[in-house]
Amino acid sequence: MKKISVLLLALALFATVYAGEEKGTKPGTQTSTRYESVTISTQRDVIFQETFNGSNTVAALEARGWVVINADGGGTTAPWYQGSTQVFNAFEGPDTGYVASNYNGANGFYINHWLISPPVIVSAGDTLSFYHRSPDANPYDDSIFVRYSTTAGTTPAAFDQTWGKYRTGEAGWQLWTGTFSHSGAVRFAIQYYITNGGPSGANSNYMGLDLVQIKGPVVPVELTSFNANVKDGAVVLNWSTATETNNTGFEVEKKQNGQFFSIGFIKGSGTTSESRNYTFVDNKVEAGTYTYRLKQIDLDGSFEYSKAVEVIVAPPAIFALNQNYPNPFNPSTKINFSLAVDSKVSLTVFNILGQKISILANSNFGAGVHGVAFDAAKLNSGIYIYKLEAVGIDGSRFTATKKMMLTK
Ligand SMILES: [Ca+2]
Ligand SMILES: [Ca+2]
Repeated sequence: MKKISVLLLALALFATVYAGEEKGTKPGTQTSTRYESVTISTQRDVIFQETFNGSNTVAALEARGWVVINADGGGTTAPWYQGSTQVFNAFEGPDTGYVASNYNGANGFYINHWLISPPVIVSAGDTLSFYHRSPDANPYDDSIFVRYSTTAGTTPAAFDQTWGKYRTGEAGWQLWTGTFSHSGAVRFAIQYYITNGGPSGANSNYMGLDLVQIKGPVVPVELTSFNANVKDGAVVLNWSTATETNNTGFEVEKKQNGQFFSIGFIKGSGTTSESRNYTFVDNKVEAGTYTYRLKQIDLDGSFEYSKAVEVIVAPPAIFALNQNYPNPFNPSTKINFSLAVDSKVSLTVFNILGQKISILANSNFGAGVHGVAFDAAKLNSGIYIYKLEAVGIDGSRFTATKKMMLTK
C-alpha cells in the first residue's frame, strides 16, 4: 500500500356560543412572573481563514504569507504540496483544495515539516481550528505538533507555545481546535513531525490539512428578553432578539425530574439586524412550578443555552367549566375546565333529549386548567349539552353544564 501510495503521490502532487347554567363563578386569572433577561452568545467572527482552495505549492503558500520550513533538510518531495484526490478529497472546496505532506519528504526516517502561518493579531480566548486527516484506518500513523509563537517568529525556536502532539484523522477529516492564551501578533505552526518515518519507516504515510480558521470574540444572537407567563392555564414563553447571526432557531426545553427536555422548536431568523419576537405556548401544565430555557442553534450546529426562567402555575381559585371553542363547531371543538384541587372528573355529552352521547373524561385530574377535545364527526347537527362533575380530594363538589351547537 505504501509503495502504491508512493507512485500515486509521485504522480499527483497536484488537490406554529351558547350559554348554559353554571354553578360557580369565573375562574381566577393565574398570574405568575419570575423572569430575567438573558443574552445568548454564539456566532464568532472569523479573524483568519485559509481554505487551501488555490495553489498549494511552496511558492504559492509563501506568496500568501505562509512560511514553509523543511527542518529535516531532506526528502524527494516538497515538504508541503497540493492535496491529491488519489488519496482523499479536500474537506471543503475543490477536491484538491488542501495542503498535504508525506514520507517522501523525509530525510531518512526523520520528517520535520513546518507550515507557519502569516502573522495574525489574536486576543486571548480566540480559537484556532483546522481539519486534518490521513488515509482511513491508516497503517502508518501520522502525527503533528500544533504550536504558536507569541513573537510572531518564523523559526522553529520562536514557537514558545505548544498545544500538543496529535495523530492526524484516520476516519475522515477531523476538527482540531485550540485556544490562544496570548493577545497580540502571533504566528501558529502545524508541524508534521515523525522520527520513524520515511519510505521505510513505520510511522508516516500521508496527511492533509484544510480550512484553517481563527475565530474571534463572540457576536451574540442577542436575546433581549425571555420571560414566562401563565395565561388560561398555559405557560406562554416570549422572547426577543436584537440581532441574529446564522440562527437556525430555538429548541424550547422544559425541566422535568431535574433534567431539561425539548418540548418544541421555533425557527430563527437566520441573520438579521432587526429585532425579532418569538412565542411558544406550553399547554401541558397543571398547577406547579416549571423551569424553561432556550437552546439557540446556529446553522453550523453549534449551540448555546439561555439562562433558565421559572414560572409558577397557580391552581385556579375556583372550579369552572368554560364555553367550548369553537362554537358553533364542525366537526370538533375543545372544552376547557378548571379544577381548584385535584379531582375525580367526569365530562359527559348529552343530546337535547337528555340521552348520553359521549363520555369525554372519567378519571382523576390535577388542579389546573384542562382541555378535552370533542369530535362530533358522526353526529347530526343540533344542540348538545356537556356536563362536568368534579369531586375534589378536599371533598368539594362542582357541577356545571353548558350547551354547544354542531352545525354541519
Ligand atoms: Ca479546502
Ligand atoms: Ca523533509
